[in-house]
Parts: sequence; structure tokens; C-alpha cells
Amino acid sequence: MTIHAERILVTAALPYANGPIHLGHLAGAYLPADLYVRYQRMKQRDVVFVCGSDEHGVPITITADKEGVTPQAIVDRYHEANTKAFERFEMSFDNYSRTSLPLHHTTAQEFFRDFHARGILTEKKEQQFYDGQARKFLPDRYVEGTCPVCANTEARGDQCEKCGTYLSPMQLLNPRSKISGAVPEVRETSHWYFPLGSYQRRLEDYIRNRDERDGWKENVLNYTRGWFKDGLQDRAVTRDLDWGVRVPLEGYETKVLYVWFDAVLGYISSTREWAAKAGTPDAWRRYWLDASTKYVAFIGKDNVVFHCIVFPAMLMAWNDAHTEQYVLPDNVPANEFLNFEGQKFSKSRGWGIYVDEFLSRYPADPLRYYLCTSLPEYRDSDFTWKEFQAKNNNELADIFGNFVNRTLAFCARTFGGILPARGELDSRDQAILDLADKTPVTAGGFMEAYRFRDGMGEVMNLARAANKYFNDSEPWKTAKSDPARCATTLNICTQLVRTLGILMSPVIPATCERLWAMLGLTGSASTQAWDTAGAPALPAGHPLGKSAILVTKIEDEVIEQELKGLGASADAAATSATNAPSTPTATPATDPPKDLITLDDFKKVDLRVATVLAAERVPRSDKLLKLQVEVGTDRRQVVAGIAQHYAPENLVGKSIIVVYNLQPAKLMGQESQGMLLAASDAAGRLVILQPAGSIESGSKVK
Ligand code: B3M
Ligand code: ZN
Repeated sequence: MTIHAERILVTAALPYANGPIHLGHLAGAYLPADLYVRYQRMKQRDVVFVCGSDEHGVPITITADKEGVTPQAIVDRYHEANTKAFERFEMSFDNYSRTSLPLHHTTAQEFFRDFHARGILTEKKEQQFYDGQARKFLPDRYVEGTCPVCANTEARGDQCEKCGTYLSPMQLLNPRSKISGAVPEVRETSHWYFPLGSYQRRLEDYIRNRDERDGWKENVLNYTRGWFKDGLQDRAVTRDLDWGVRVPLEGYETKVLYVWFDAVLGYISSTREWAAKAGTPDAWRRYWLDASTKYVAFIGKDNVVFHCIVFPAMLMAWNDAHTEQYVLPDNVPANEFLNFEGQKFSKSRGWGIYVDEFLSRYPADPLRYYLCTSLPEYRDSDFTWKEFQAKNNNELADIFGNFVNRTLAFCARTFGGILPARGELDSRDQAILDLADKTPVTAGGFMEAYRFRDGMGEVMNLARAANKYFNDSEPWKTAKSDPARCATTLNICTQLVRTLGILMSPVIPATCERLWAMLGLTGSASTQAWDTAGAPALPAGHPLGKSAILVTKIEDEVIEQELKGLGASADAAATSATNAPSTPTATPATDPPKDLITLDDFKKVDLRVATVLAAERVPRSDKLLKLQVEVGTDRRQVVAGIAQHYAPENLVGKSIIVVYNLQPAKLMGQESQGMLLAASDAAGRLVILQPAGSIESGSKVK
């Protein structure tokens, strides 16, 4: 049975701040978490949603070593970059923290100190690899060598990425130091161990209880049970490193907490930071320390053991001796992996695409929609550019966007932009209204069960049915033959536009806000109540807003460019994989700049952002297109020599840059009041310049 708690704590895995996040991260943990949270907020539940950068551990120091900079410089760079990437992706975190904050260090040390004082931790002497040249102990990934299971020669000291086996550095054959490449020596050191084994029975009960509820994924349970079968071992929770949370014990100043010990506690510190920032420093307790809270931890499948075993055991250990009782995860919906064009994302091989790079070329919503339809919920899935285009063009634009635009355009033309009244309902009207009424329930059921593909699929099915309803009702005919019937049809279609705007808002929030404004509504689509979204709520006589193309299509040539680039990185990937020396490709030298101009010269050119309202071919010309553009409140006609590069219908709705103070001229008998900016390459290919983010028309370019 699914528990519909009224207070929900949601965390998403803290990404290491040692590199930019890519699409695989989004599909694994972040998009599902955001869909869930946006949905739950619309269910009017009390939700807090936290995340942050994981800034400790060997992944950070190895990156810093590689670049010859400090770990601090690495985490500062990627904390900022990833914060921005998440914002652009429209993640609705209540707080995005970082584990370098003093508040986090004290939180993690408090747990360690408590466990130590209560005698839970034991100190063990052990043999560990040491790099004599670098004069450092070599924890985890600082040692590489041959995997004892699959003979992969590139296995890391913590895990073999090829066969997935968890390892300790001592298990590697032919070990070598990642710092100097030398064969490491063995020295004695000591570490504090957490007795995971003594929590095994309770952990098994915990997983067994959770098992009875809806939504736990088989893969997560099987994987966790696999660990139980092998028997849980004590785990070292300290490391010989000089980057991380200091071990708060005298005589252990050279050691830090193992990154996973502190990282999972980062969820708690992020919530504490959120509460402090909000001016209610105790508010975090309401979520973490109240048994009626439902806690959901979104992660990728490689983090299961830490969230289903290590973290719950740590919380159990705390709860055993304190009146304050932390809640354990109610569910850990871990996704499988997303591949990129048939292969694993790989930073070292240059395969895949980073989020910030992607979002500098496309808005977030088409990506969110596509990823949502192909989330690796039960098995690995694959990102392909072709599918990205198809989902955007054939579903988001042709089904959803088209329904919204044809409805609003019809209302504008036929009813002067005023919502007509519904008359008597026939059975077709009743059927679509019933479906709208039911959709929040069916879609919501899937969302509660962490089945976001199916949940949003239900909403898209409503959009499909709405389009069919529009077609079958033939309002373009009844407009003349039966105006009351036509009014009823359009009233219902407009109600459906509103319903879809609300129910689609978890996945395409920015698009739904634009839709909301086009309906002439104030407030926001994403703060409406989910449950009542299907009811026709717009009163007859309601003045609709100004509409524009809701979803822009992605042209074939744009995708072809992406695929071309892919060929290049596939070559690079193959080259670096075989370690063959890379052959430099002959790039033509860049032309030297022409005559230099002063800044004042440049400032004479008045460049503005414009939106294309309409576009058509100029008769008898195979080069020219005639565009009607909006520059703020001004309308202009611009004639441009782009007909061989762009189809007119693909330009409508686009933001472009125009020279606003160019003397008007006549081209093929057509007045042109400005010029648009485009780039062309040596091969004569021409691409229109567009702002990289959304910005109002009329804005000045400087
Ligand atoms: N930083 C691993 C990762 O980025 C790790 C997750 C921490 S969650 C507390 O995949
Ligand atoms: Zn292996």
C-alpha cells in the first residue's frame, strides 16, 4: 500500500564537484526527483527538496592533482558551474548546498564524535599502500591495477568499473600509484571502522518492511539483498588524506572522514542550511526528526549500497542513543543508466554531452520532456539526437503545442479572444471532459509510484485525445452552421488547454508558464492544485491573452550538425581509447581581422533582439525571405537572403538579432527596414544568430 504522507523530505544524490554534470546524471537522479517534487507540491503537500555538491574525497583531490591546482579551486569551479547548470535545467531545489560549509563539517563531526564516544567505532591497524616518492598514503582511487575478477588492467582501488566489483586497493594485481606511477610500498596505518555487520539484522527488517509498499524497485531490493547474502563487513570511515572533514579526535589530525561518511550526512546539513537561510533554524527538524515524514532519496544505481545500507545503519546507530530519531528513507528510487548514442557517457573519452553545453543550444523543456519519456526506470536507456528531435517535434510541438495554438488562434479569430460560453454537452464533449477529470488521478497514481514516464505519458494521452476531439468536432464547419456548438467546442478546448498546462508543468515548467500567460491568467501553472486540474474552471467571457508559438520545432539541419559533431568526438573517443597519437586535422587558418574600428564606431550600430512573427518567400526570388518582426512594441519588415537555408515556417517564433538603425532599402520591390545577423562559413553554409537564452524582443545587444 502506498502511503500518501503529507510531509515529504526529498533528497537527490550530491554530485561530486570534480566535473560538469552530464545528461546521464539528470536522467539518473535529478529529473525524477524534480518531477516528483513538483507533483507533490501541486498535491499541496509540505515538501522540502535538498541537494548540494559533494566536495570531498579522492575524486576531488585526483582531479586537482591532474590539473595542478588546489582541491578548493576544483570544488569552487564545479560547485558554481553545476549550481548554474541545475538552475538552467529548472531544478526546483529548496536548497543546493555544499559539503565544504562549516555547518556540514560540524554535522558530520557530531555523528563521528557521538559514535566514537559510545564505543561504536573500533580502531584497526592495517597495511596500506604508500607512495614513497610523493610521501603519501594512497587511499581508494589513488591506486590502480589489474582487477582480480575480470583482469581489467585499469581497475581503480575502490571499484572495477568494467565488471562493477567493489575492491580494496590491496586486492589489485600489479598495483601502481596514480600520483607517481610507481609500485607502491606497504606501510602500517590505522583507521576507525563502523561495524556495519552488527546492523545487518535490523537492516534486513528495514528493507523487508519497505518491500511491502509500492514503488520499491526490484533492482534496488535485489542488489541490497545481494549484500546481505554476502554478509556485511565493517567499513573504515577514516582516510589518510589532507582534504575533507577532519577526524575530531586528538592525535588524528592527519586523517579525514571517509567521503561517504560525510556525504550522506550532507542531506541533513543542506536541510539545516535551508532552515537557517529561511530564518527558521529549527525547521529542518520537522522533516528529519518526525516519524510521520516520508523520506525519499533519489539516486543513480551505483549509489544503492550507501543509501540502502550505510546511511540507514548510521541513522540507526544515532537513533539508538538519542531521543531525537531520524527518519530512514521510505524509498530509494534508483534509476539505471542513460547511455549516449549507444555508449556509456565517458568524460575521459569525450563521449556524451554536458548539461550547460546542451542548454546553451536548446531550452531546458524539450530536454526535460525527452528525458522524461526515456528515463532508465527499469533498464538502461539511450539518448539519441534523432529521438530528441522526434520527441520535440512529433509530440511536444505536434500534439501538445499544436493543440494549444490551434485552440487559442481559433478563439482569437472567431471569438475575438474572449472565451465563449458552453451550451448543451453532447456525448463527445462529455467523454473528453471525463477524461480530463480522470487524468490527475491516473497520472498521479504513477507519479506516487515513481513511474514518471507513465505518469507524464497519461498527460500526453490527454493532449492526444484533445487534438482528436478538436478534429472530430470540426469547429471550422460549425462556426457557420451551428455557432453555439462551435462555442461549446472551443470553450471545452480552452478548458483542456488549462488542464494540460497544469498537468504538464512538472515536466515542462517554463513552457507551461508561457501557456498560462497566453490564457490570460495570472499566477502560475505550477502552483495550481493537481487534483482539480481537470475541472473546467475558466468562466465564459474570460479574456484570453496574446498567443505565440508555444513549442518551436527543431530542424533537421540542426540535428545533422549535432550528429556531425558526434562523428568527431567518436573519432576522438576511439583515438584516446586506443591511445594512438591523434592526427591533427587541417583546419583552414582564420582570416586576419579587417580594418580595426573603435568602440565608438561599433556603438553606432544599434543591434536589437527581435521575434519573428511571420515569414514568407519573396515572389520570383529564390534567395529572399520576407519577415515580419517584432522589436519591443515596434513592428518591422525585414528582407533577408536566407531562403536557401531556412524554410519560412521554421522561423516563426524565433528570436533573432537585427540591425535596427540601418537605412531602409528595397530588395526585389520589397521594403526592408533592417538586417538580420547570420554567420556563414567557407562552404557557404549560413546560420542565423540567436540569443543563447530567452530575452525579450527589443532588448539591446551590446
Ligand atoms: N558524490 C557519488 C556521485 O556523485 C556521490 C554521491 C553522494 S550522495 C550522498 O555519483
Ligand atoms: Zn573487474
